Formats: sequence, structure tokens, C-alpha cells
Amino acid sequence: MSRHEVGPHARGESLFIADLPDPAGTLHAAVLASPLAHGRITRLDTTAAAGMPGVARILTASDIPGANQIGGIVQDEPLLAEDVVHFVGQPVAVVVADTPRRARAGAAAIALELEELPAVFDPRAAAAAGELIVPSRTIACGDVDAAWGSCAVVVSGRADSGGQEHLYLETQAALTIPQGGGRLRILSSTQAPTAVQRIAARVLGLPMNAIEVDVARLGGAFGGKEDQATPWAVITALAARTLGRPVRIELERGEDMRMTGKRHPYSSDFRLGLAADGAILAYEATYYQNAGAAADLSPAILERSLLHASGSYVVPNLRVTAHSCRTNLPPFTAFRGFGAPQAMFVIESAITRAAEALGVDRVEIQRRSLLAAGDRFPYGMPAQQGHARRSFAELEERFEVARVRAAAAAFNREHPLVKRGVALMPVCFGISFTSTFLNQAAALVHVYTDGSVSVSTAAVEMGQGVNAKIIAVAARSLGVDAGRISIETTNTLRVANTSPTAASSGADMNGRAAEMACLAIRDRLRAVAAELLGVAPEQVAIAGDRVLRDGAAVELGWERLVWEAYTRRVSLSAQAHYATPRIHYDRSREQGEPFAYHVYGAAMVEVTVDCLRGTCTVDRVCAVHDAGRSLDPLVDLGQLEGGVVQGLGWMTMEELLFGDGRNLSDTLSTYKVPDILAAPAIEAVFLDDADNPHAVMHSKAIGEPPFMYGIGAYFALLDAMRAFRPDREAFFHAPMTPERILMFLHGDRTDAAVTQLDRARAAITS
Ligand code: LUZ
Ligand code: MOS
Repeated sequence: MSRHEVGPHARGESLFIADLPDPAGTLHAAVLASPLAHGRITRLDTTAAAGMPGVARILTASDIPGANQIGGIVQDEPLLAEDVVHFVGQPVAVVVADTPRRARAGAAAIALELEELPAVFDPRAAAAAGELIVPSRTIACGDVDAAWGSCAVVVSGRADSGGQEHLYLETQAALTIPQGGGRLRILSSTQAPTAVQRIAARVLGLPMNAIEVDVARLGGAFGGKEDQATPWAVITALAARTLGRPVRIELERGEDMRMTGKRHPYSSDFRLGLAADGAILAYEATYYQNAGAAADLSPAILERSLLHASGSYVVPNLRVTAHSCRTNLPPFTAFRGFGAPQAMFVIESAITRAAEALGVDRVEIQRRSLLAAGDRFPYGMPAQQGHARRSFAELEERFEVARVRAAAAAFNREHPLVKRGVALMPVCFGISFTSTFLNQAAALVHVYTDGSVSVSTAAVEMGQGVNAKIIAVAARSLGVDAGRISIETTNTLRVANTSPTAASSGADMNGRAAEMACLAIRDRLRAVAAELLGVAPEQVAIAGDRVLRDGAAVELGWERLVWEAYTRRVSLSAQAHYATPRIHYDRSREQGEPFAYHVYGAAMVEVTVDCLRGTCTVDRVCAVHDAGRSLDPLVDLGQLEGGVVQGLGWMTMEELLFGDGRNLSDTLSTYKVPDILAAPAIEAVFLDDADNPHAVMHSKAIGEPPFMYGIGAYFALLDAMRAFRPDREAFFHAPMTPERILMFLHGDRTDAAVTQLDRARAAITS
């Protein structure tokens, strides 16, 4: 099955919000944003701006009829700043005008004066000052204090990972159209239609049933539209409600990069102890999460970090503490992996330091402690499957890891200035929202009298292929050709109280809901067919658009069956609600079974470093991945490849830089993402005979886990760099940019480095 909508996308027929024609009377909104990271508003004068050509209205906090509050988990974030601004890019006022250009010109004409206040950007400094978003949390198992004494080697260090810009192709966008009678229809590029509905209702002082949110498709999201699509949609709703006219907003790329939150930077300390045989005995870590100026999803992300502290390993004694630190940066938010990549980077750094201390390869330590079936995670849940070990072993065998490592070592002996590096990266990722209540989904299915099928669910299509998977589920459940099935927009009138399409769980949960609704209709149709054929319903099946009796096709086809059911006044519609069973989590004890299941896999990353220039290439990534019984192998492969490349970008070239709280990397000339030339060869295989009783049709979630294979690139680069500078200790500060590579190779200018360089130069000369 080829991916749903590929053709229309390629032909430019799929409409995104910016492509929709203006409804009559449409106005455009632009935002005046804070130029300071922290300041008190001493003057906000909109008089001159209000007189600018085309400007219809300027809205500030005092124009908000309901609550000026968009916070989800913690209500700590105004839609528009009131007295104080907390980050550069924070919306202060909204200008509504007849064109986007005039709206922006109006925003530039607003007189905003600020008294600068002290700002903090470093999460450790924020924590030291007691600036925490929520109380800190600690997860523990075993007795870590007692365990150090029995360790043969104990290492410690610090690991820092940077933020990451989502760079969805479609920037934040929304269009609100008043419907009469005080009702609003909001078209939003959001992963969370219900969040938009709930917050718009709160800000406007309306009941939720006065607001319809409709989402056709997103041009990418990656977590950046889980919480952070909301303010833009609510701004258009506020303006549309105030003016009684349609209002739209589409952020320009630079605005989007400056004003919206990104992946959280983390700064962490670690300590790792190994037994004499190399097994991990004890692990301790402290995470300082840079949350930015408001909570947003930071507490949930912190929780997922804690739950992924031990990565793919069994760690008998562990204690990890996480602090969510308030700083004067844009509120950092959900991003593919949701805190797990940051946590995995820390334990992989610790393993690297231990490998150095022992003089062994990282892989020897990794392999020794991989989770086996039945091993417990620190939160008490047992691993249901042994796929951590299985995928790692299959990776080593199928891709001949030992041979690749030997070849890299041989290459490095012959090449003084160019070094190859290899690293393995196991991934274990828990599937389910860690907030248990979010693990619910619903579907509404109609079969029309011509046999065509309409499916609505809570899932938002953002390019990840969830619609293709739901079509596959519906087609198999009803026994009809996939061509009969249409997936509708995600709409709060058809499917209410939706969880965000997030946590890799969109196809799992909405697929299950769609399956339940389809099976309910199928059972009614089977009863009709049984009556027509004069047999028992159990003897009847529907497959391939035909009715089968005792397994053999009969005259009766799908279309006639549907019509017969209709004329017998049998309902051809069904609604279903799915709630992931069994999961629970006790935050007071940090124990429970928060996940329906885990996704496992392992990857090998091969890199080459030019040790004169400090440049590098990621040459090849091989992965053995557990996709369960894939609903759509092409979609899953696409997600794997995209995740790997995005993970490599985070680890190697995407460097988010702030100066005095201002985003210095707000263009594509200063913020580098991997392009097709930077993408490595990717060879991925899915585990054979993998199944999964905990998701729809034995599939597994795919969206986030492969991102973390990219973490291997950092350690492969260190491997190559240490081949050039075996005298230097590894450092853990991602991304590993060419600047950092160069400083490691040559920056200390020790005798050893100079000698090494001289030897290399001599080699070239000769
Ligand atoms: N969003 C969320 C997520 O609200 N909770 C989660 O656990 C989660 N996990 C991954 C990605 N988004
Ligand atoms: Mo997400 S990081 O919106 O699954």
C-alpha cells in the first residue's frame, strides 16, 4: 500500500491552511513580541499603530473577555503579556489588518517600552535560585548508595545536550471563521484539536460547545504543535470573536523560529558503577531540564526522561533526580522522543566514560546489560519481551559489526588524518502517554448506501501516515477494498475530547477505536447476510468486498449487502471509544506499569572525521527494529529513516544558540539541518515474527523510537576522534559540531596534539 495522499501532496492538491482561499471579509493577524528576555512593561501605546493603513484593531491583554491563560499542565502562561515579559518572542499585542504585511507594519508601529529585569538562561543557575516549574522528582530502585562499594569501577561526569528546532515545513497557522450565533469554527495546524477548543473557550469565556476545531492535515509537527499550535489558533479566535470577521495567521519562518519553543536542552551529572564482569551495577544521575519561561509540557517531558533513565539496560541500583528549571527562554516543548533522547544520551555518555576507564569498547558494556524478558525497569514494570537483546544480537550478526569495527581500525592505522568511528545504539521506548488519562481515543464510522466508508477519529495526519494505517485497519476489519475508505478531517464535532496525536500512539489507539467501530458494523452486516443466505451468522464472513459462506464466496457482494441492510433499517454507523487497558502509574512512589508495551531496536552508526578540518560525515546507519506486525511497512520504513536523520541532526549539526535570550540561530543559514547530502545510507530491517498483543493488529508504534538511533552518531564521532587523539578524554556536549570536533582534536595544543599533527603533516609530505 503506498502512502495515503502521496499523489495529492506531490501534485500540490492537498490543501494546508495557508492554501485555503480567504472567506469573504478575512483579516490577518500579526503579533508584537517582546524584544527582551525579562522586563517590566512601562509603556504600551497603540495609538500610532491603530492609525496605520489597513489596521482594523489592536488587541492587548485587556481585550481578553475570559481568562488570559493558556497553560495546560500548569496555568502559568498568559496568551498576551500583562505587566512583565519573560522571554524574547513572547506575544504582547495582536494587530489585525487587511493584509499580513499591513498587520506586521502595524505591530512594528506599537510603542513598547520595557524596564529590563535580570534574566537567567542556564538551568543549573535557575535551579540554584530555586526557580523550578514543578517540584523535582526522583526515581529509584535497589540501593544505589550501598552498591558503589561493590563496583569494580566507578566513573562520573557531565553530559549536556542542546535544544532542537522542529522545522516543520508548514509553520504555525490558523484560521477562525465566525459561524453566527456566537459560534466559532477554528481551522488549526494542531496536533491537539481539543486543546485548541478548550483553551479558546477559556480565553473567550465561551462553553466548549460554541467552538468547533477542524484539522485536515499538518505539514509536519514533530511535537511542535502539541501545545504550541494553541496560542496562534486562540489569537485568531480572539480577533474573529472581537471583530465578527474571519481572521487568519501564518507565521513567517523567522517568527516561528524565534517565538515558539523547541526541544529542551538538558544539563546532567552522572555516576556509573560496573561489576568486574562489566555488568552495570549502579547508576545515578541528575537532570537539569531547561524548561524556558513557562511549564508548557515540561513536567510530562521530565517524567518521560525519568522513565527512560536506564535506556535499554537492566540497572539493579539506580537513583535519578530531575529538575525542571524556569529560565527566560521561549517555553521548551514536546519534540519527538519527549525527554527520552536526553535521558538516553546521559546513560550512553556514562557507558562511554566507563568503556574508556576499562579500556574496552562501548559495545562490550552495552551487550552485557541489555534488558532480557522479565527484567524490571526502575519503575517496577517487567520487560514483556526480550527484543532488546534480540535486536542487538541480530544487528551484530546481520551487519557484521565486528568486521565493520575491525575495518575501521585498519582504516585508521593507514590514514593519519582521516578517522572512522563506529558506535552501536540500542533503543527501548515506552508506548503510552505517561499521563494515563490521555490514553484514550475514539472513532466514528459511517457506511453510506453505495458501500463507501467514512472514518473519523481523533488522529491528526501530519505526514506520519496515520491515515494510511487507519485505512488499512478499517479495510481489514470490514473486509472491503481500501479504496472504499475515506478518512475525514479531525473534527471536535465528530470526535470529542481528543487526546493529542502524540506519544507515537496515534495509530495504536485510534486504529483500535476504528477497528472496534468497524467490527460493530461488520457484525450487523453479517447478521443481515446470514438472514439473506438462510444460515447462521457464524458461517458468514466478509472479505475482499464479498460475502463468504463457510469460507466460499457467494453471489452477494458488499454493495448489495449494504443496501439490503439499509432497507432493513439496520444502522450503518458506529461510534467506538478505546482506552488502553491495564496501565497505571503511582507518582508518589514512582512505580507502576505506565506503558502498554515497549518498542525495541538497535542501530550501528558509522562516521568519518576529517581530522584536519574537523568536518565529518555520517556514512551509514544500520538498524534492526521491532515494528511488530507492521500495518504498513513502507510508512514504518519512512518513519524510521526520517527519525534517524532527525536524530543525527540533533546530535551533529543542529545547534540552537541564544545570546541574551535572543535566538541567534533563527534562519536556515545559521541553523543547520541535515539535507539529502548529509543523509547517510540507511539499511533497516524489521524483526521477523515479532508480534505485539498490546496494539492494534499486533503492530507497534513507530513515530518516536527511531529518532534515538541517531544518538549513536555522537559516540561514533567520539570513537573516530579518539582514534586521532587517544590521549584525550571523551566529552559529552551535543551537538558534536565541527567546532567542537576541531577543539577536541587540536584546541588544547598540547605537545601530544602538536606531535600528532606534525606526524600527520610529515605523512602527507612524504
Ligand atoms: N505527549 C504527552 C507526549 O503529553 N505525553 C507523553 O507521554 C508523550 N510522550 C511522547 C510524546 N508526546
Ligand atoms: Mo509528540 S513529542 O507531540 O509525540
